Amino acid sequence: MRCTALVFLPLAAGLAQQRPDVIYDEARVPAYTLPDVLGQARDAKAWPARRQQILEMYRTEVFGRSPAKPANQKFNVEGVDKNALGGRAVRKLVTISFGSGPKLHMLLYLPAGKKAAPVFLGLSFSGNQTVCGDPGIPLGEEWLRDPATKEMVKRTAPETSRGRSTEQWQLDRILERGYGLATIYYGDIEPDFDGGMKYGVRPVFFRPGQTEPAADEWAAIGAWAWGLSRAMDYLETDREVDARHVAVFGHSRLGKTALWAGAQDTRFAMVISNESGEGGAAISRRDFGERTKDLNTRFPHWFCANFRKYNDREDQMPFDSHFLLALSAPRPLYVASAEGDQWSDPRGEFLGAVHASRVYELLGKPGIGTDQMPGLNQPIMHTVAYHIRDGKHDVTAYDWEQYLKFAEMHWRPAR
Ligand code: GTR
Repeated sequence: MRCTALVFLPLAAGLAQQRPDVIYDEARVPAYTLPDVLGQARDAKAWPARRQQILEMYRTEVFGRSPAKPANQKFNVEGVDKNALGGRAVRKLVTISFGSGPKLHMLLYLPAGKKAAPVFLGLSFSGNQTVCGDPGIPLGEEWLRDPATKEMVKRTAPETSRGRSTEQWQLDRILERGYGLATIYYGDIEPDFDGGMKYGVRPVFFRPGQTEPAADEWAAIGAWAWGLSRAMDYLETDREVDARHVAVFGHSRLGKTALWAGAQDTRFAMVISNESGEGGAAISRRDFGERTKDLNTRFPHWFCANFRKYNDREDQMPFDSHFLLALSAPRPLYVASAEGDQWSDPRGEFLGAVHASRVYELLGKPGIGTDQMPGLNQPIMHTVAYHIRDGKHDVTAYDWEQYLKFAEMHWRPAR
């Protein structure tokens, strides 16, 4: 049976991440100097121009430029069940399409009996059927590496995958508190492997004759973030969704993606980065855990080609992660870490939030309010929030509990 030997890609991608010389000792972290996030901006009025400069840096140097919303975008709402999950939810299956390009399959749950619910939107590492055990969700597709041929292959996910990520999505808890949840399998937008581009949305937007993106054009993270904006296009049309209260969420590489989606698309009213690490919330100049070169070597398809010039040269970046985080200002921003996830540099993630806070303060919002990292499981929540919990690199019930509290703090309780 060849299929049983197939390896599930995101798990496989998490292996072998440690270089032998990786620094995990605070005392060995070399000194560094951060660039000034405010630049010439001395007051709130000057921020939009500075924001534009920073956005431009990230477009050119890190994630690449993405196209605008396609004119031929269509939404097809199927699989509406007003009585899903034993009457606790409304379930919708929405297909987002643009001509002959790949189709994005969105799963949307809304709490029953609500006029317009605020929604958490996030991409998932596997098909929609993994989010909960609801048998009404069609089995999605997944990409796997065939150990015999070493080729990536696509197959329909097995029945046994239903509800596999229940812990990571905490749907019951989200619904109980009056929020909706929308997810799309990120492989629908572009499968996550070097060479996966040809199966995703990017080639649809190539100019005639173009086969590769230019050095400042979108890579996979840019494509995934673009997909989140297309999901938002749909949410804006759904009258059962409170589109002014949509939080964009993501874990790990998808946390990097959520930050980039929130940076570009201010329709996202809240941005949540769960253990996004290097290339996400963590300060790149800090030589601790993963580095820019690790990203560009192990995942050459994630960032635009220009980003490679910063391999081993983080000190040359005219920006650092606090610039990326500041692009969410003044909207509520949550940065979360896990103690067992040293590869993502929890302290570097915290410092990203600390230094981005200057922009929040400039705009009259409370930033993180301290440069002292809190202890385990002691969240700090202002307009910028941070926690480090015990446990490994993952999304847990604890994480979601904090995100719900954060949403309740900034938006009225949803129930
Ligand atoms: C790791 C990668 C991290 C993080 C993580 C994930 O292998 O080095 O940057 O993105 O994958 O997405 O799980």
